[in-house]
Formats: sequence, structure tokens, C-alpha cells
Amino acid sequence: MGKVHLLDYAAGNIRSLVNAIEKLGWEVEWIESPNDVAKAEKLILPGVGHFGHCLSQFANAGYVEPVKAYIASGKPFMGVCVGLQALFKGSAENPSVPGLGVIKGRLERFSNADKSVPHIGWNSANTSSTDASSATDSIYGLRSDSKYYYVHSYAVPYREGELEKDGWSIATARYGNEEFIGAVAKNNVLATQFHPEKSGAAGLRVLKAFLEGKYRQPWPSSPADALAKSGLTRRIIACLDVRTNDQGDLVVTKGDQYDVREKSDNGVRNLGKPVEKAQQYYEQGADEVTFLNITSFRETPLKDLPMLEVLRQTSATVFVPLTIGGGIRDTYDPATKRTVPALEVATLYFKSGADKVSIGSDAVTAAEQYYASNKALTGKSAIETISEAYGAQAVVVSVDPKRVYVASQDSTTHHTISTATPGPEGEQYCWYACTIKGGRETRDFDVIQLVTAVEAMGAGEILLNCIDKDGTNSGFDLELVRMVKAAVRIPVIASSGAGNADHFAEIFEQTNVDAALGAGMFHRGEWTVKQVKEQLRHQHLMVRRFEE
Ligand code: 1PR
Repeated sequence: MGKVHLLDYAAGNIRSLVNAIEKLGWEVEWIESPNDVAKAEKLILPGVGHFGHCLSQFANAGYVEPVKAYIASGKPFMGVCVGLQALFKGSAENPSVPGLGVIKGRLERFSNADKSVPHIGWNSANTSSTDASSATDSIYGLRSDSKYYYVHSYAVPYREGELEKDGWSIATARYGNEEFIGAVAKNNVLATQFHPEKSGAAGLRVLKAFLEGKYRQPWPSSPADALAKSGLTRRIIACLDVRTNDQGDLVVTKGDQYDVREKSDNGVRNLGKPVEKAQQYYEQGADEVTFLNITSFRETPLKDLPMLEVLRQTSATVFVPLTIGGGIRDTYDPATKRTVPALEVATLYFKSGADKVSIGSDAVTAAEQYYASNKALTGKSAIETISEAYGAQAVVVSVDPKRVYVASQDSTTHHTISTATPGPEGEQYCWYACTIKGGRETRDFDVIQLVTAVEAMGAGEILLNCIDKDGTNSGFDLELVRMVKAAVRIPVIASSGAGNADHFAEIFEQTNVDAALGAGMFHRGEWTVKQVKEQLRHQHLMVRRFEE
């Protein structure tokens, strides 16, 4: 078994990277001090979150010179995400913090004038049209017809020829009208902006090629192919609502408008086991898997958080992003009799294999306080502390809104829309009230107030459920999605109501939503993720192909 060294210098989920390396049959050893760096024979520098935070931690721990010396020695080096960014001179994210300067160029923030930022999802890494030395070689197994998982707000803009003339091979991706560097390689160095450990079989192939030292491999693809297939795909997410049933087993369940009990015997609907279901959806080509612990408002000793083991097991074999929601807040731990900060709770989940945490009830409370204090940011809410430590892309806010019909727009101060599905009394308008505790409590607070507040607080994505639509199989709430998309610049995931592939096509064609999520239709086996994607592809909506 070969050995590879990993440098863990900052907060981040590196468990998935370790899982991926082990899956490929390699052993991971940790670099624990700057003196260890020179002893490594292969070195990977991971990194997620803020450039400045990562690079400052890295510099303060004394790693800058040893890592530069390691790279200069010619031994294999790989940087992932912020690990790629570290190789450049600096980043607009934190202009005062220098990068290693191994590659010239700086990172710029994506423009959000025409698209959501962060850039989250599966995009290309095209080498064939840009690689100076060969149009038919694959660099470290990268293929122009594969897709890779990216999650970042800053990127190195691609300027043709600039780095190639220094001997770098470049793989590019396009987001909106911005072309940026997706991967870069020269001699002993490979770096990827995307996460190979989260990019399914396509990503594992890149990691394997690096570990085996296979810089170039023949791959006969044409530049035309690459261009046709470049760009961000439509993201399909499978969601698992998880809770303990009356027998004490952790089960995947699914409600109708959040009611998860059977009408016949009042038992909790049991649709399968969480880890098995997640594996099944991964193999069907789900682009992400989300777990929601729907009874998280109950007190649980922290060490027994039920989803920790689910995440540990899932992340060992499922190489796409995993989100965990439910109970991400300051939590009283009855076992130790102390209040554990939300950041600590989130850290437990990240260490167990989560890539993002999703915050529901606590986000509503924090947003209400934000307005009560005249939009002052305290820096203390769960959203702010987790976003500060792990980056905005790791913080999803899950919204559970409910329609409130009104006869006229003047009858409420809330953000209303004119609706095509009038209320029970023929009301032509509605607003969406936020709820907490899984819809059990409705607040006098609307969805637009919530999403704009959490965006300001540092959330990176909105998971937009809709209680009226949940479990109805009648399609997503297009009006709600359009309203929220118009209010924020961060990505929005449409959720609730999907019953067939047409509903996914409809939400992507009729709104500019960033991703769509399904639950019941997959759990009941009515549709597979693969079938949904096949139909979308048929309708010329670009989706990621599952690779074995
Ligand atoms: O408040 O931070 O502890 O988080 C609790 C989380 O659990 C929230 O994200 C909340 O949405 C979720 N939740 C709580 N109770 C329920 C319930 O169903 N009783 N489920 C619940 C939310 C909504 C979606 C569902 C889609 C798609 N479920 O996740 O999967 O509506 O369903 P469909 O495609 O079958 O229509 P906190």
C-alpha cells in the first residue's frame, strides 16, 4: 500500500478526501509539523473556506517555506480548492494575505450580476482545447466529457496562453461568461479548483492518476466536444428526511405537508434505511445527497447525535457532496450539562463527513433578531460563526414557508405576490410565512425578510421548501421560487412537490433556479434519479452523466 501525506492546517472537511484516498488503496499519513513536510514522498494540500483564513493559519504554523521547498524538490504535490488557490500570488478575497506565488496570477470574485455566487455544482475541466503540448492527452485523467464538483466564489480568470508559456497545462471551466482555471499542472505539481473527492468516479480517476504519477494518458477527445459540453449542469439533489420511528430505528420517512405519520395506524412512515438509500441515489447519479434530521428540536446528548454515524458510513462510499440539517444551533447537552455552540455542533458533522450544514429554525430566530437590532451583525449567530470558520459555501439555510392568502396587497406589510392559484376565499394574493420546528410554529415573518437577512449574515445557499407543496407530487411552487430568486444572489435549491421528471424540467425551464431537490418520488421508487436525468437530457437540459 502506497502512502500519501496530507497537511491539515485549517478547518475543513477533509474526511471525504481521506475516504477517497483509502478507497483507492492508499494510506494517509498526517503532516503534524513543518519538519514533517520534507519527509513526505507525496503531498496533498487540501483547503476549504476563506483564502485569508487558510493562508494565515498556514503561514502562522510555519508551513510556507517547507512547502515551497518541497515543491521545488520535484516530489509529487497536489493542491485541492484553496490548496490550488494557495499556489497563486494572492486573492481579492483577502488582498493583504500573500499566496505562495508558485504560479503567477491572482484570484478574483465571480460577478453576481448575471449568476449566483458562490459557484456551486458540477462543471467541466477542459484540457483538450487549451493544453499547449497535446490536443489528445488527458492530464491526470481529466476528461472533457466528465463533470467535476466545484464550490467557490473566487477563481483565477483564464487568459489564453499566459500560463501555458511558462509550461503549465491548464484545464478550464466556464461559469456564465467567465472562463476560469479549473485545474493546472506542470512537472510534479497538480492542483484542482474542484473537489476530486466529491466528484464521483471522474474525481477518483484524477486522484488515482496523481497517486500513481500518471501525468499524461491518451484520451482522444476533440476540442469541439469540450466546448459543446462545457458549463454548469442542472443539479439534482436527493433528500432524505430522517427520524427515529416508534420502535427506535432510524428511518427515512416522508410526510405530506410535513405530516410523516400513516393515516391507518399513526405509525411513522418508513421508507428505508438512510445509508442504503443514500448509496442507492449516489449510484443513480444524484449530484448531492441531503439528510434532514427532522426531530432535531428534541434534546439529545451530543455524542449520540443520530446523524453522525449515518454520515460516517455514507461518506466512506458516496463521493458526492453531503449536506446535513436539523439541530444546527447552540445546543444544551443534557449529558454534560453545558450549552454547546452551533459551531461546535457543525464541526462534529463536518468531521463525520458532511460538506455543508443546513440551518432551519435557528436561521429564522437569528434573522428576526437581525431586524430587531436594525440589521446589526453580531458575529455570534450560527450562520455567522460557521460561515466565518468554514466559508459561506458550507452554510445552507433551509426555509419552511407556508402560504398566507390575503385579499389585497395593502392588507399586510409582508412581501406579497399576485398568485395564479387563488386562496380558499378566492384571494388573489399571498405571502409566505416562515415556520420553525418543522412547520409546528408559524412566525409573523416572511420568506423574503428571511432570505435577504441570511444572505447578509453569510449563508451560501438557500434550500427552499414549501409546506403547501410538500408531498403533493404536483410540482414545485414556481411563484415562490421566482420570488426568492429575484431577492438574493446566492444559489437557491427548489424543493417540495416534485412528482415526476416534467416537474424538474419545468422548474429549470421556467425559473433560473440553481438546483432542484426530490424526495418522495425517489423513495417510493416511482422514479430513479437516472430516469429524471435522462428525460432532462432529452429536453436539452445539461445534466451530469453518472460514471462507473
Ligand atoms: O429547524 O434547523 O432543526 O432543521 C430541521 C430540518 O428538518 C429543516 O430543514 C426542516 O425543513 C426539516 N423538517 C422538519 N420537519 C419536517 C417534516 O417533514 N415533518 N422536513 C421536515 C422537511 C422537506 C423537504 C422534503 C421536500 C421534498 N422536509 O426536505 O424532502 O419537501 O419532498 P417531496 O419531493 O416529497 O415533495 P432545524
